[in-house]
Amino acid sequence: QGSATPKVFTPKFEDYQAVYNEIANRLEENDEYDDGSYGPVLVRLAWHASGTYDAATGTGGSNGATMRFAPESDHGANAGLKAARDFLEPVKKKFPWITYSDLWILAGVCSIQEMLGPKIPFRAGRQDKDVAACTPDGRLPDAAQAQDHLRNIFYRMGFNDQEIVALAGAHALGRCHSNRSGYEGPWTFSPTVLTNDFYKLLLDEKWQWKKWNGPKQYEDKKTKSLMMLPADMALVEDKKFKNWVKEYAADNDLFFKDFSAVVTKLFELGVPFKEGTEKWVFKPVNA
Ligand code: CCH
Repeated sequence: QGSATPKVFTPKFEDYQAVYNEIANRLEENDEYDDGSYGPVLVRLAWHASGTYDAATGTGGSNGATMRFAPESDHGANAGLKAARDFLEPVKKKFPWITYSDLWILAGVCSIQEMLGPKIPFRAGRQDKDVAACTPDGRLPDAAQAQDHLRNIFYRMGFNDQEIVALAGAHALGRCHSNRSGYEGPWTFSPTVLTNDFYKLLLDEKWQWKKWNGPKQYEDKKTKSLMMLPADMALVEDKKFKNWVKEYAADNDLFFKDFSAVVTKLFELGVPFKEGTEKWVFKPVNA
C-alpha cells in the first residue's frame, strides 16, 4: 500500500538567511515611515513578544507569538506594534514554513544587525500557540515608573541589574509616538543606528521636564528635541544602575558585547529548543 510519505520541508540555515535578506532589503522601503526604517519598531515587536516571560510559571516569552490575538494585541504596551506585524505579513506569505514566533524574533535580530549593531546569534524552533496562551496585561514595564518597578519586571524574567541597563541601550533606536504610548520624540540624534549614545546622552545632557499636556517626560535643555522617559531617568537615579550606565557610555565595544548577550537571552526566554539546536549568525546585508 501507499508508500507516499509526505515530504516534510526542513528549513536550513540558508532558508532562514533568505528570510533575513528579505526583511533587510525591505527595512527602508518606505521613506514616510518614521525616520525611514521599520527597524526600530521591529526590535520593539521582538522585545514585547519576549518580555512577557515569567520565570516562575514558565509562561509568556517569544514561543507562541500570541500578540497576534486580542486581548494581547490590545494591551496598552503593545499599541502601535500592528505596524511591525503588518510589515512582516508579506514575508510570512513568501516563506510560509517559518512560524510567526521565529519570524518576529528573526526580524528583531535582522533589524539590530542592519542598524549596525552587534551580531545576534539566532536559534530556530519556536512554535506558534493559540489565543488561550495570551499573557495577562501588565507584564511589560510601565514607562512612568522607576527603579523598583524595573527590578520587579525584569527580575521576574530572570535578569540582573547589569542586564537591565544593557537592554535599555536599545533606546538609542526609534522614538516615542504620541498616538501609541502617549510619549513623544526620539532618545538620540541617530534613531536608525545602534550606538551607546543613549547612555552618553543620559549622563551628559541636562534633562528637564517637558512642558506639555502629555504624560510626564524629560527633554534635553539644549535642543529640546530629545526625550527620556521616567523609567530611563531611573537608570541614573539608582546608584547600581548608574555604574553600568557609566561603563556603557565609556565603552561602545563593551556595550555591544553585553547587548548581544542579553538580547540573545531575552529572545530565547522560555523557548523549548530541541537538544542540539544550532546557533546561527546571519550575514548582514548592509555591512
Ligand atoms: Fe522601549 N519603549 N521600553 N525598550 N523601545 C518605547 C519604544 C521602544 C520602555 C518603554 C518604551 C526596552 C525597555 C523599555 C524599544 C526597545 C526596548 C516606547 C515608545 C516606550 C514608552 C513606544 C511608542 O510610542 O511607539 C520601558 C519603560 C522599558 C523598560 O525597561 C527594551 C528592553 C527594548 C529592547 C531591547 C525600541 C526599539 C523602541 C522604539 C520603537 C519605535 O517604534 O521606534
